[in-house]
Order: sequence, then C-alpha cells, then structure tokens
Amino acid sequence: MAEPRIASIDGKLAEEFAVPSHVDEVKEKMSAFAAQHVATGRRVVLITSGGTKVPLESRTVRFLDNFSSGRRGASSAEYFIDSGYAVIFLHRHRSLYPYTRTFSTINMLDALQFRSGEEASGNTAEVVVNQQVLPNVSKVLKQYQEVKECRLLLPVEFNTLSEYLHLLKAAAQALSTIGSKAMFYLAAAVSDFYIPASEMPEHKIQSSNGPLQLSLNMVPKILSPLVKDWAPQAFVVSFKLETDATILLGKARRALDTYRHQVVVANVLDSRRGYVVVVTPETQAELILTEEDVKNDIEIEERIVSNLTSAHNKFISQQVG
Ligand code: 9Z3
Repeated sequence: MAEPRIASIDGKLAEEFAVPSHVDEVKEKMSAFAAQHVATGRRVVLITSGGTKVPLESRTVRFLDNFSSGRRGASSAEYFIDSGYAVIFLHRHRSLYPYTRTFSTINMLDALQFRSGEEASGNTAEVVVNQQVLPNVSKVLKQYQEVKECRLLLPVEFNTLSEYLHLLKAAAQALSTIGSKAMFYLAAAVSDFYIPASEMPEHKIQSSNGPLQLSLNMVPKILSPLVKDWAPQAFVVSFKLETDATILLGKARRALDTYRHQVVVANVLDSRRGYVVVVTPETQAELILTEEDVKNDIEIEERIVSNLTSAHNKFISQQVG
C-alpha cells in the first residue's frame, strides 16, 4: 500500500535527519531557475556530486566519509551545459567544481606574478597569470564567464548526509513542475549508513571508554519516493558503484527493476575514469576510452552525457506523442 510507505519516508526524513534551515529558500531558487530556463526552451539537469559526511556526534568531532572527489559531477556539468542544458549542481562543499576543477591541484600563488617592474608598488601592483602554470586558463575563463552571464549553473552546496537528503527532496519537488524536461543525474556517492539523531551522543565520544562499537542504521532509499512521488515525470539516471566487477551489471539491473527509473550508469571504482556501462531496461551500452582518447584528453563524461541527452530527447518525445 502506497500511503504508509510515502508517509514513512517523509516522516523518517523529518524525524531522523536535521532539516537545513535554508531548504525552503533553496527550493524557491531552484523552481525559479527551472521555470526561467524552460521558458526559453532549455532542459534542466539536477546533478548530485561528491561524497557525504556522516557525523558520529551531534557536536561533530568525528565523521564517516567516502572517496568521491566530485570529478564525475563537475565535468558532466560542463558537458551538459555545452549540450544546451541549464544545470543545478547539488554538490558536496569543497568537492570538485565545474571549470575550476582542472586547476584544483595547482597552488594559485604559483600561477601569479607581478607585472615586470611593479613589485615595488606594493598592494596596488598589477598581477598577471602565468599561463604555463595554468594551461588553457583563457579558454576556461571564457567558458566560465559565458555560463555565469547566461546563469546556466545554479550551485547548491551540502556537507552532511542530512543536508543532501533534504536538498535532493526539495530539488525533486521544485523540478516536478517542468515534468519530463527535467533530468536527475545522481552521481554523488551517498552513504548507505548513518546514526539517527536520537541515538547520537551530543559530545565527543571518549576514547577512555575503550574500543568503539558503532551500530549504523540504513539510509532510506531516496530514489524510491523521487521516482514515484516527488518528480514522477522526470528522466532519472542513477549510478551504481561496485569494486567487484562480476556483480555490477546484476546490481544495476536490479536497481532498474526495483525503482523503475530510466537509466543506471554502472561503474567500478578503479576503472571509473575510462569505462562505464549505461544500462536501461531494454539496452546496455559500454562506453570505453581508448589510449588514443586519453592522449587526446577526451573524458568519459563527454560520452556519458552524449548518450544520456539523446536518451532524454527520445524520452521527452515519447511523453508528448
Ligand atoms: C558513482 O558511481 C560515481 O560515478 C562516482 C564518481 C562516485 C564513482 P568521483 O566523484 O567518482 O568522480 O571521484 N556514484 C554513485 C555511487 C553510489 O553510491 N551509488 C549507490 C550504489 O552504488 C546508489 S545511489 O549503491
């Protein structure tokens, strides 16, 4: 029976995961962003990106985290924008960000120098960029400024699992108004386990109490209400990550059967930059980067986004027809 299940996920979210104070404000921003872009003929993709932090104490000293760098989400955002989409980028604070991501390992001060002869003028000295340290910076800056000018990227940050869950729900409800023109691209690596607020100690766990044993609850499967209740007309893409390649495709298919959404992008931790499988109820497409592709700086996200934007087109035309 549908009713108690919906009530239980919504109820659980409200009871066990602290609601961020700005959630309504963010929801309004997302609604306005979607309406504005759909009015000019664009589609809108909600990208989730990065890992989540699961606190062990309410005045948090320690937390559980995961490996995700946010690169998949950040680079995909750029390719979606290139393909004509407006992007809501729901990302983990300080994970990789579209456009700046390519410079994330560079110390900014190594890339700057005084214009010759200006060191003496102190605070007002003109500073220039050394383009050998920041390769392609002009090209990237141009793209970034165009995106900013046209307001094609709406960044929304989360840090904890609770923030992620509530903001994703708000996003799904905000995007429900644009129906099948919305795509959800759920690339964030979200914790499956958490400690509910009611069981969390307030203060720092004391090591003087001896070895620590944790009992973690299961995080509710948010994909279920997202697909069924919050944004039922949207095109939904989830990601499946495994470390054991032999179970990957079975698990991807099972996710499609369970949640009845449109696509699972399946990947294995170690090979995720060069190989994914795009799985739908009817098809299975391997996307692979060759050595030549890698030499030419081709990124797998370009292929993933190209595959999904075509599938989304088809999906929209089927809804209309
Ligand atoms: C992914 O599988 C992403 O492709 C990665 C990208 C997180 C591996 P990076 O951020 O890595 O570029 O370093 N995301 C989803 C992972 C996930 O937790 N999926 C759940 C699962 O596999 C389902 S929602 O059970």
